[in-house]
Amino acid sequence: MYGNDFSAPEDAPGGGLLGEVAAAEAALRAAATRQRGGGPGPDADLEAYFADVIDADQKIEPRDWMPEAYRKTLIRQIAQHAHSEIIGMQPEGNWISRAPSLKRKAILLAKVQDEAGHGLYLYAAAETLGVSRDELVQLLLDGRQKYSSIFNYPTLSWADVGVIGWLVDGAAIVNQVPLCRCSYGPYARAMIRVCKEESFHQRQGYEILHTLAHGTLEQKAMAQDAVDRWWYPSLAMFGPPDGDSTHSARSMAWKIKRFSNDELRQRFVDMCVQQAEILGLTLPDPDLRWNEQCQAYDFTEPDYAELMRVISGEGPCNRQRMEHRRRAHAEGAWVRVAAAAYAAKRSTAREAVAA
Ligand code: BYC
Repeated sequence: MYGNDFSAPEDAPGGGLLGEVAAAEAALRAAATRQRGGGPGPDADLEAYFADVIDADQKIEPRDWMPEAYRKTLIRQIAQHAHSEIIGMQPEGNWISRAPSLKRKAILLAKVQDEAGHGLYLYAAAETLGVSRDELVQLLLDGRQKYSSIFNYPTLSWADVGVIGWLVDGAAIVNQVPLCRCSYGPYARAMIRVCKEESFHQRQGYEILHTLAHGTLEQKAMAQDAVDRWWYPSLAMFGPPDGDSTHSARSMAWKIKRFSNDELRQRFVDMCVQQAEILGLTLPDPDLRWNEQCQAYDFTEPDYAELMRVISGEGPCNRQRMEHRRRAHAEGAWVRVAAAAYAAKRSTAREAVAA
């Protein structure tokens, strides 16, 4: 925490979202030490065994048998998630050279670097499913795999960096905390660390906005303008409404997803209302109000037609993001060649010592 002037959602009674991450981590450790009865016998019905593991809330590990569709779904989701982390470095990276102070610049640099690290954990998790990082990166560059819609919006002011931390990382945490209990072990374990770091990212964004919202009138107006532009795209991050979600039902049955897109979107709205009040900023939805019966806020849904346009490549920055990524990939080719040559040299040296 940066000061005692505001509280973050993780400080909520009962531990909040970080409390859920700690509980998921404890469950993962317990699952790792639990005996599984030696796994399936030679004549076992593998499908039934897989279903039993899922039912018992145990983890599927890379060497376990799994249905091909489960493997494909995981590769799709984890790869999309990894690509989002990598492309997600661009909108904020845009402000590193223009951060308002040395302290802000150092924090932003570290945050953007963290996103690269998240991409690496996730590519590594995907590789346990029998696909290589090179293949996945190529699928992104060829436009055959997606990344989150949110990173196709421009960062127009310094306040956008604050809003990305507060709303975008906030939405990411709400979506990712349940993934810490995903049925696939490597993905669940990667999510524990990602969520802890995202929680810090959210606080830094919230603190930037808190400073701006309590600064000059111009600073407050800049913060409000950023919230106005990012609110609905952040709601759209959770995906299409449940009725239009192609993968949710199956992913939930497999315990990859634990909640539907709409359930998580609602949870996010409920979390943001009080935080916006503390910031002194207004969420740009005139129909946002407490519903006593549902014990949740009613809100205006994002424009899902816009989400579909952005996903299909027609967002404000899609072309720019992909061009930048392709250029960075091409310009970084020599680094990959050098790293591979160095790794080969070290392994030859190790073999020579062992011989
Ligand atoms: N953007 O059946 P549905 C971050 C696609 S990074 C683009 O509901 P599912 C950060 C979906 O893929 C945060 N595409 O799908 C980084 C599917 O298309 P395909 C990234 C979207 O998978 C840097 C189709 O629409 N987080 O936080 O059950 C700096 C139908 O959707 C989107 C993750 O990736 C979208 N918003 O649910 C700062 C979390 N929504 O594949 C911050 C992991 C939907 O059939 N992913 N689509 O062609 C998930 O939890 C799920 O994949 C989703 C979608 C909730 C996103």
